[in-house]
Amino acid sequence: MAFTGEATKQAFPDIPVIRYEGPSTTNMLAFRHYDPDAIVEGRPMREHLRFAVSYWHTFRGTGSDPFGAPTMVRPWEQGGDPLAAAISRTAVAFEFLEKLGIEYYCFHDRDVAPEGATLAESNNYLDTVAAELKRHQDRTGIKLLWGTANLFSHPRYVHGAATSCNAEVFAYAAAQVKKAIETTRALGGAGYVFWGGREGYQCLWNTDMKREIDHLARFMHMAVDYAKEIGFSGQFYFEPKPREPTKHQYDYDCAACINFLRANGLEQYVKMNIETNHATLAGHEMQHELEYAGMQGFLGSIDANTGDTLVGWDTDQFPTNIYLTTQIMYTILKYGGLAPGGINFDAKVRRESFEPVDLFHAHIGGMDAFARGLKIAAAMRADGSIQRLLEERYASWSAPLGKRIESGSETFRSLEAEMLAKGEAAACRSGRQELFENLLNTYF
Ligand code: XUL
Ligand code: CO
Repeated sequence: MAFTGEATKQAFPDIPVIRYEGPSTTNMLAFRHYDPDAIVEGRPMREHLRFAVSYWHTFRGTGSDPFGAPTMVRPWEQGGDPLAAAISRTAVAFEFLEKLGIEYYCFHDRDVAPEGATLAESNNYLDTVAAELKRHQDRTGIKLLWGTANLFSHPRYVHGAATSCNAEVFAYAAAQVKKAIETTRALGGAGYVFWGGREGYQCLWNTDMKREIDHLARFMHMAVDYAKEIGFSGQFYFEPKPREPTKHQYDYDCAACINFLRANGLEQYVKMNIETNHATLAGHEMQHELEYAGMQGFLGSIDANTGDTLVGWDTDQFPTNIYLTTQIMYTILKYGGLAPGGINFDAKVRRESFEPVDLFHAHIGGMDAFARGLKIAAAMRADGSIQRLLEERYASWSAPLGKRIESGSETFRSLEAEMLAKGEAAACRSGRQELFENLLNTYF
């Protein structure tokens, strides 16, 4: 992608367009593995990976934490009128996206435009900024991967949004999501995400859980109905997270979300947007969540980040672990890719990494880690040794008895007769976990 930026207003004047230079380069502002046009399994890397930048972390993150003030040095943030600042920030965002060659971005409504004094004023602000985003999209070819609404920051959402005990808050949230879907549609967004925000509870004594979950289902049906009405054909996603900010989030993990979707007749409209740090907070590996969703046809998109096993909250760090990215890409390839979803870096630079250049190092590292994971996963699939070992482990299910059980032609009675005649099941074979793990290491 050529840099078409508005050169006189560059926010990152010292940072060049980041290019693929290969593994032997010494330039840390270059890609070693992400070569967008390189073909893997018959398609260019850019189509497999579909990277997106999160507007909230990268352009709105301040570095503040519960113990300290903002630390981020962002020379383009001059303060002043919030709407004017929001408009000039869009140019910064697109300069950043262009210099990295990232083709997608994602946002919450309130990331891109400020909250007004009334709903109507907030809507007007969003329209004004969206027109500017549209102009940059048309200028650069960069696209919106998905939009969403922030239904958790404002004090009105103290008890949740769709699951609030206050019906007028539900109504306000509905109006906000209606507008966010309209905006996503106007920007040609490929998807729309529901993440629980504060949809959950802290104390069951003051919570009518059934009523709240029913309301969440009603809310999602209204969104689906409205999307049909206005011809928004983007994919809806539900993003699981077990806790934080509430103690019990209703969208705990893929199993809970998929059950919710099926129980409420939403399964044909909504897929999963799976985030690594949320998976680990739920006590799962990311690969487990991807496999669980993928095997049932619910794998939609991913929020790429990582947590820290020594820190028990959603640290949203940039992913650099190539074992992790290999697991992720292996499973994504297995289920035929993510499109129209993608890999959204829902990740923030550390509070201590406060200079603008750190934003580049963070994304370059994440993109290279995923490109490398993709190459390793493709090599594993081409070689097929892991798959062959896996099939061997289940060989008895390809033998006559296993086939008959799988096809449904056996019963408890017929199986009892079979085992009474044999007296004992065939001996089990070793699971060979260490062999699998050693084999995996041969690809790195
Ligand atoms: C919060 C989180 C959100 C969603 C979008 O943990 O991941 O940013 O991705 O609302
Ligand atoms: Co997320």
